[in-house]
Amino acid sequence: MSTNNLENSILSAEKFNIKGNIISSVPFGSGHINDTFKIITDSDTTEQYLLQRINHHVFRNVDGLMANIEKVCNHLKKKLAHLGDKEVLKRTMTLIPTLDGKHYYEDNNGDFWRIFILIPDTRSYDILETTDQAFSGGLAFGQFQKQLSDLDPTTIVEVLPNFHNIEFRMNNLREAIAKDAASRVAEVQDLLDYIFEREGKMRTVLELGRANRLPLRITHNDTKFNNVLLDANDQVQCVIDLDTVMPGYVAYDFGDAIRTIINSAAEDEADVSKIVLNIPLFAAFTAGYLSEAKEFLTKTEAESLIHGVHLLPYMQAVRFLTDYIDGDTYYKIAYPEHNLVRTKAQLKLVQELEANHQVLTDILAENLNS
Ligand code: GN1
Ligand code: MG
Repeated sequence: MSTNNLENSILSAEKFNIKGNIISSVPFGSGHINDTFKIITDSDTTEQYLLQRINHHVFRNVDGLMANIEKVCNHLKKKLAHLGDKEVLKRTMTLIPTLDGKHYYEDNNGDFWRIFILIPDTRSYDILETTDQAFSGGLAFGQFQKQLSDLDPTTIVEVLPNFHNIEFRMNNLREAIAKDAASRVAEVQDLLDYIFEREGKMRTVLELGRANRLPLRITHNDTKFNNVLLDANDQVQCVIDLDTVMPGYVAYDFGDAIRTIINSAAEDEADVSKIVLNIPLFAAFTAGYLSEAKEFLTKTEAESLIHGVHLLPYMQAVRFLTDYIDGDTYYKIAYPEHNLVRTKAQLKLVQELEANHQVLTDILAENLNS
């Protein structure tokens, strides 16, 4: 992170209604899209802040994005109001307004900034360690969907249309191949063959949706395990990263969570032999999720969950590979082959999930029937 960026972050943070004087700004978290900073102040209050520069090349409708976040946070706060103000601040994200009362600040470079209260004494994990953590993750996303189940999905802007639409993602991949902007297609032909072989069977959720057999709900759409904050005892504290909250199908959230929960290695592990499934973590996440979601899922939604499990790592591979072929224009990368390594890691997961299809289906059935 350049000094210039840090200076800009401090200048931007000063536009917000925060307590105390800013001492410093420190890069924070592992997001692939936005830039995040922790803002340290001299305030003697316990309040700390998280500043983000919104990637407006990805999120072009910043007003729509921020309106969604505000609406979702307000709804969650109402649901939790019985716990008292202090607890509500720990269990939901809270936006700090600018000095002139807006939810974001646009600087002279045309960059957009926002500040949330940083929730204290919490941690998130890129890779899970225990089944208790997995159960908490399931509970967190099950509760999240349940709490939003009475918010009208048509009031939420689809900020990234077709986000989890596999047909759209395959079209993007085909366009990238046709352009071959970075002359990388020949090098990845074996990966493309593997992807196209599976294209038909990855359309199940999309087609159930098109046949009106799945209700459109408000979903999170980025249910990586590191988007759940846990407390010191690994109990759920708060679901974070609300940028992609949009109308969607529950199978997408379930599958995207399993993508990180079940993987014994990092999303970008270069040694694919390390990528194996941790089935007890799958079972624990499923138990946590269904303890909340069973009461509102339809029969077809429950049956769609396993299709989401196969689909989301596959779709993530398609997205990483599209970006690699395009010459790395979307995701932040740490080294030139990063998107290729990420693609291979996701495809290894696809392969492992296929090999374990029956075991996973049986665990889902046991939890649904108990
Ligand atoms: C991006 O920035 P981050 O890490 O929250 C991406 C997700 C991917 C994820 C892969 C808007 O999320 O869809 O699943 O990377 N977000 C967007 O790690 O594209
Ligand atoms: Mg995200």
